[in-house]
Amino acid sequence: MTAFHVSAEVADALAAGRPVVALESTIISHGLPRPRNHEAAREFEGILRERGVTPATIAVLDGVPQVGLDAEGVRRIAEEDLAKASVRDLPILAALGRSGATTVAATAHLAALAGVRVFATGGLGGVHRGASETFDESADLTTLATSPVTVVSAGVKSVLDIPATLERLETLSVPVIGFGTTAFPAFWLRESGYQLDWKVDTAEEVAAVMAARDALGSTSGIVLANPIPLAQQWDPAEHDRVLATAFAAAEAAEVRGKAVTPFLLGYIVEASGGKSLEVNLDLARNNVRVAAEVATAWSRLGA
Ligand code: PSU
Ligand code: MN
Repeated sequence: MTAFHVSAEVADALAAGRPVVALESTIISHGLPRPRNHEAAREFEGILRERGVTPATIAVLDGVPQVGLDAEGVRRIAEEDLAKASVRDLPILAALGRSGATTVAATAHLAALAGVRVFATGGLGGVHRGASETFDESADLTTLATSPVTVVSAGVKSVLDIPATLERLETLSVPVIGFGTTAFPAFWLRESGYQLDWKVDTAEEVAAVMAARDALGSTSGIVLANPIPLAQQWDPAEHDRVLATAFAAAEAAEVRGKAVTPFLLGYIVEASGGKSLEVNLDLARNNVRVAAEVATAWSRLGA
């Protein structure tokens, strides 16, 4: 019995050395409101297909981790109330025949198992503010230390402790590279105020880093930080104001554990009158486009 299922479309593309990009399902099920989430899931796949890249949206359906969903699978992750599944939840869902939407961590883990090397998301999970007391650090970070997947993200959400997240990525030996800039982005904002050591300017350079990483015996992932264009970013003053109210609301509601990220994202969409949602969609589309370029460059290397 194989523990997971790769769709025929994804398996064919991988066997032929054609570009494939993994997409996560938690952003669809828990990160974006209905019905925009279903439109977004289809749109992300469409952006890849237009560029000759095969989408591999990943989720667990009825106990089977799926790498590549059909239209019905995409509908299910958008419309059903699925569990939020990180790596530790995968064996439980599998054994109990349950369904779950995979986080960055679980998606990267399954993508790596299937041989998909490039993955697009919105923002990476990271170290939460106050983590020195709560210990709330996303398993996205530790999983990337062991999963050889290049994750294109707009940095980490500014609700997190960004400098602590960058420190942890350093400790975990996960390369963090800016795409066209050394300014590390803050999801809805183009710049977080924190600088990176390295940038690349082309997808070909990213593919070259991936090949060198393999040749040097490293099996970590790579974080490719892709900032939203300035014209599309959220107004920073409005951003700061809304985030302050979101933290106060999370505190008052005593939200803990894996509910924290979905709570904050949902609250911020409401409190911003939908503005944060438009920015979130713009940055995610932007990441999917860059991931398509990276996967294409990677397939050209024939590595
Ligand atoms: N980024 C988004 N939207 C999201 C998430 C990230 O733009 O919904 C999700 C991802 O699935 C990420 C997860 O892996 O939040 C992190 O959750 P936690 O902090 O509980 O690890
Ligand atoms: Mn957490």
